[in-house]
Amino acid sequence: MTGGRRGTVLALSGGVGGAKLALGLVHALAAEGAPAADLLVLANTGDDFEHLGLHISPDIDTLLYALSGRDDAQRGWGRADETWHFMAALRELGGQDWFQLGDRDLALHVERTRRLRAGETLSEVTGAVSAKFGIDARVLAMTDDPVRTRVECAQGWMGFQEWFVGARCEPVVRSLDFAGAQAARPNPHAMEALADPGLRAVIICPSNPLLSIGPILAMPALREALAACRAPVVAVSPIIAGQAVRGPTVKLMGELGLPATAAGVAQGYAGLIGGYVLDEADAHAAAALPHLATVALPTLMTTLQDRIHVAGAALALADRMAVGRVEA
Ligand code: FO1
Repeated sequence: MTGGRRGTVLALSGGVGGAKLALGLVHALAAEGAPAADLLVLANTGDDFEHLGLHISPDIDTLLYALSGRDDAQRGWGRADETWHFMAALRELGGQDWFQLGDRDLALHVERTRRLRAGETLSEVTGAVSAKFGIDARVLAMTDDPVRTRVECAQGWMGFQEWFVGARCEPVVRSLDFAGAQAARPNPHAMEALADPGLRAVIICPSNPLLSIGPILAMPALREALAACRAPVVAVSPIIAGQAVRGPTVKLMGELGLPATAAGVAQGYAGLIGGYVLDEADAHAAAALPHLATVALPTLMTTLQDRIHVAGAALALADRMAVGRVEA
């Protein structure tokens, strides 16, 4: 145990960037001697869709693969040591090949779909796969109810993956919709954590604030619980010097008329966060955020050490905020 408060840490996460920080949190907590089960990772399911008759949950799967060391770090999604015989055979048949499903990855989609059709919930399937993969942190679907992100472009409404993968994020986006979010019941374990006086921190991962964190916050009960939560809430900026590490964050924010900067992301979380971790290249932006506790450091997470460093900084900031509250 090397310091740090004890208690549950709830991380809100999308896919690639979120999974990197989640892995850093696992290691940072382990270095403190905290049990891995202290970490709850609430995953966006707005990217989920039905494809080839299968239920695909990209962000959950990116987390499951990353936290179990099965991920393809280069590609960012899917499994390491992947083969593509299924896709090649599908292409030969003239099937739909715009969304790549690797052979090993396919097994998870087939098994998830079978279990869902047999009556299990997405949470139950996620828990079962986590256990099979030996993951001790708790990866949670944000809801078991269907929430589907849709984007409005000049040609009309498109499903998220149709836009993101099928159209390579090229169509200009006019608005976003998280169909089903209003009525969706948030994951009860996340809600319990938010109401728990023992909650140590909420960490909003450096995921796309609109596409990945947006669907989570679009569930009214979750958003209210986060706003009312007494634990420190810290976001990690997904933007470094005006650029997203990957993905369409900057393009999308610009198209929706939002300032695509580290400060702009923090302002989008107004009323929810009290702390902000931003890149040292954006340290000057802290001046525009006087109401937030901030820390600036290198946030590009290339190596495992980088991930642990950023995760440790987010936890340390949350712990300082908690101490400040007690002293105030
Ligand atoms: N992203 C792509 O850019 N192209 C793909 O063909 C693709 C396939 C895919 C299959 C399974 C999976 O879990 C994720 C996949 N992704 C693919 C990534 C995914 O669509 C996005 O990265 C996320 O939805 C955005 O967070």
